[in-house]
Amino acid sequence: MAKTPKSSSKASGGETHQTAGNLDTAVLTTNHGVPISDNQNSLKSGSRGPTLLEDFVLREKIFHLDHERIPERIVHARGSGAHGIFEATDDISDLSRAAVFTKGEKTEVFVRFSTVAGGAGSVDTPRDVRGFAVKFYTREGNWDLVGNNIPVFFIQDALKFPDLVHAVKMEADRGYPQAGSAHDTFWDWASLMPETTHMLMWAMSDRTLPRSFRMMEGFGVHTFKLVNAKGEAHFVKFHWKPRLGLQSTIWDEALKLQAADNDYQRRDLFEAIDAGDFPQWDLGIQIFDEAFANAQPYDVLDATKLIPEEDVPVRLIGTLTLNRNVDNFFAETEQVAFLPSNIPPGIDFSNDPLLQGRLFSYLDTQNSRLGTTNFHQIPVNAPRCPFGNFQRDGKMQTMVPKGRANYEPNSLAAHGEEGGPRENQDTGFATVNAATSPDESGDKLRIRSETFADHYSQARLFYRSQTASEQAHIASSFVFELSKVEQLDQVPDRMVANLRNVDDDLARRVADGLGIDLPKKAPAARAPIDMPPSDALSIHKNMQATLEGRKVGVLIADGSDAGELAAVVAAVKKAKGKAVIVAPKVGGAKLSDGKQQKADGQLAGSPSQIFDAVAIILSKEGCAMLVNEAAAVEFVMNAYGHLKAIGASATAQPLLDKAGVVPDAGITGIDGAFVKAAALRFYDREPSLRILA
Ligand code: HDD
Repeated sequence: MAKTPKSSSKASGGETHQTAGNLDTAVLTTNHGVPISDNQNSLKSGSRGPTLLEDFVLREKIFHLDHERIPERIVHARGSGAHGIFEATDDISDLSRAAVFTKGEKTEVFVRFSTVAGGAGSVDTPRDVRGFAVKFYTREGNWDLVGNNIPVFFIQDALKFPDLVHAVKMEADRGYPQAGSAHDTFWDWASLMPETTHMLMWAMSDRTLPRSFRMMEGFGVHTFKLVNAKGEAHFVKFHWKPRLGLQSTIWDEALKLQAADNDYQRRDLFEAIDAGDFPQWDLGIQIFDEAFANAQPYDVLDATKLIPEEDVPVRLIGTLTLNRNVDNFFAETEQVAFLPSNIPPGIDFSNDPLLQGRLFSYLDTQNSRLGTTNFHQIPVNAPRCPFGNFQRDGKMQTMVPKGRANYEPNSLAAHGEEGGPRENQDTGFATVNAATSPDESGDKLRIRSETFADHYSQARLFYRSQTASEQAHIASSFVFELSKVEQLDQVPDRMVANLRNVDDDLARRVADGLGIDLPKKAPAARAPIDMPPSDALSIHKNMQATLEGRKVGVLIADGSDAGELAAVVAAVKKAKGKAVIVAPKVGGAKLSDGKQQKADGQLAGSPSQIFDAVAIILSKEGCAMLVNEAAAVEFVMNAYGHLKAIGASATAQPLLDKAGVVPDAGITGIDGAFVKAAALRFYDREPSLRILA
């Protein structure tokens, strides 16, 4: 455990000076505490004369506003955060000495989910990787597990990261597109970089269209190490498994969500926590040793590779619960600074060259973003355990160390002064001393290990582990994205040539969808092998038939049956879902029993893409009115097109007919069958609705 400073002669952590902003005074003051008499009018020379430079109240207020924004993150700029607790539920002291893993230990956490490519003000639902960054405030210092919702990455070496970022972000000359990879420069670069192929498979799958942050997995991506009290190390991969199961939207739904609600996922997270429906994930570990690592056809230090769960099962060792929304978005979600280099004793890095580069980048970027090396003093970043050392000064220093002890070693204690904290070889972080690289020569080489050369086997593994519907989505996304390559004719050809190494059927579907000839297979640095399919890689095979955490939109109008409405609302609630009543007017509708039912949302502003299933409760007259309302027809048509359950009163049939609904297992009456169906998606419906690649 980190040594606790004994006296006040040095900076001490956890006591970062915090004020509640201007809320701790009844009187409005300036930032320097001067009471303000008038917050409506600037100081003028006469009632209609010029404003005076002397007006320090005006100048301070405008000056502060002018500087309210800070540079946004170069990647992962748009994010949503929340506080929570991690509880260790299994004893792994044989593997790690980290206090955070002591069975029963509860550790405060802050989590930030994000998209990658878009700016801070971009939408929540583009096709994009999601960041899943967790800061554990452990009693031995902060541990930041800065992962994604995908277990592999685009590149193998950190030296390529700036190229990836430049290629995917908006194009340098035109400043678009925002938050999307479907453009020339991304595919130009990706098609020239075969090591991206595995990640591209994930990116083109529905993994990049999560229904909610609460319904996606998280991964530490790299191989790390766990180190026990004896100093013995094991390799580890970290996984987050969502308690609500995996669920994604489909592409058309994601596009329409962008139109319906820019903040769809931020709102979803905030509202769930606000309502006490605390999202939970289990932390899982895959543990393996050097012998296992050496026996695999891939290198465990290569971040473009995963370890199939069938080969090394995921052992659940703790639970993360998000139970508190931030009080202030800027102070917490914007200023939180994650550092993969934040690691407590008992966990260690591997030699993964991508991870090694990250250890530099994040520390550096926080200085540029937050403007000071003292960003660790910002409350959301400060350790919750005591911390102290001899680092001093710098911009925005908020700690006030006393005395002369600002160097080590010192003999001030002999003089009766406080000498300050000292290193401790027993409790301090000690890098595990074990070679992990197959090449242990120690020669300085600017080189990629031969063991990183296979770029296609795991891409093939991923594709072949998907359901037919998921494969069709992947092929269609490649077609869509490559169709958006407008000026570089060579790119689609080159990409499909790479895909021929993954799966010829996939390559053919993409070539067909693009209307190009199947190109010759690209030469592979190493010939791909077939690996046994892994069910863990499919979303559809890991969904849960549940309404928990989901929303059902219930469309009503004047004359809707009060009994049917009450039954649906009660049944959805019993299934732990949320019924949201939608009506043409937000004031609601007069039901069959003559009572006025208030609506939660107005029809035009509450389209069905924001729901997981819909119930259409309409009288004959109500239906006759709504068949002429495009928003109502689209409500049904999109629910059907997005493969959702539709429960409808018999008298609502004309609206279903107008929306082109053809009966299937997902189309029910307003009865028990509806709530069961509402917990599912009907992927079998899709081939009859759209031409997939
Ligand atoms: Fe990164 C942010 C995840 C590779 C450099 N990254 C960032 C965030 C996440 C990840 C979730 C947002 C953290 C937050 O919410 O504030 N990054 C990853 C994963 C990677 C990865 C899972 C590969 C396994 N990143 C990576 C590399 C580099 C960076 C190789 C540079 C060498 N990442 C950054 C950064 C960011 C960042 C530029 C931008 C904002 C920040 O750090 O705090 O330093």
